[in-house]
Amino acid sequence: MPYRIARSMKSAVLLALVWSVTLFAGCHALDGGGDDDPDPTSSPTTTGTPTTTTTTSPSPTPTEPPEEEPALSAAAIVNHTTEANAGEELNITWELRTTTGEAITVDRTEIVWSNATFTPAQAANGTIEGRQDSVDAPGTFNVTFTVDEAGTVYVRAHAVDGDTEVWSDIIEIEVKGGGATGGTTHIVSIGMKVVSVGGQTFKTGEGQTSFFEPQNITITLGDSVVWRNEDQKGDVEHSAVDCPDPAQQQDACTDPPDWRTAQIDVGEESAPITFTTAGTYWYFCDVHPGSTTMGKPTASQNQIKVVAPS
Ligand SMILES: [Cu+2]
Repeated sequence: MPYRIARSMKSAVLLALVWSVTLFAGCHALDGGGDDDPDPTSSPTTTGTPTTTTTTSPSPTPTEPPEEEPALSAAAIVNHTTEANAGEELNITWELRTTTGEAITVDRTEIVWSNATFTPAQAANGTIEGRQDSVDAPGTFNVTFTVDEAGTVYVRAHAVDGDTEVWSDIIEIEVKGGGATGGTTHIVSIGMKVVSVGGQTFKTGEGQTSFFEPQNITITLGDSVVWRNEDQKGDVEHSAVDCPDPAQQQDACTDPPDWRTAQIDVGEESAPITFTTAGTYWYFCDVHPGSTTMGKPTASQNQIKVVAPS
């Protein structure tokens, strides 16, 4: 009998021990490895909760910057023509830069210009030059183009990479002269005139005096010339015709002309001839091709010198 009691007590103790261990293990699992966990190093694997690091507290010592992906950061015009004549080449050099300086491939870059000041939003209306796709950045790019009309030209460099769009500052280029509508119109008188000096009558356009007055003129690129027939000798038509190389002429200019007026009646003016290329031009009257002063341009006579604006 005592043996049986002892044996049953032993079973009860054993049962209680197993029960308490089981209970403890259950609680341990439920409480998520709480603060009373004797081994903190084991908690991350048992709990699965995020481990906080020391980055939330301010640190007096400089820390390593986070790893950064290189991205398109800027466009900059680094060299450009500042002044040109209409029709002359403008040259623009620009750079693309990245946030880290590391190389990436950028979707596209280009130069955009306009005759009016523009904002990036308006630049879609500008003229695109030198567009290149899939370019390396950082990198340097160049484009040459011409603008035919005089005025201030506003230029920006532009680049797009995915959702990133960058614009350079605006630079200005002064384009001078040129253009059929620009410039000054000069009037040259054609024909013999009768003048009275000191009671005596003289005829101009004879001998050493040109039929064209002024005899030679200097004009600015983009200017025009109109010839007016002011002949006082009678009803005589005249003209003004380009003579490309006066040095080669004997009695009259026979080179094919680059330009010519129609024949001009007395009292009438020619249509304007506009000069858009700098240089020296000679002309004559092909109604009177043998005339010394009208039909034979020389190096010093019947000359139009076209110069770039100063
Ligand atoms: Cu003539």
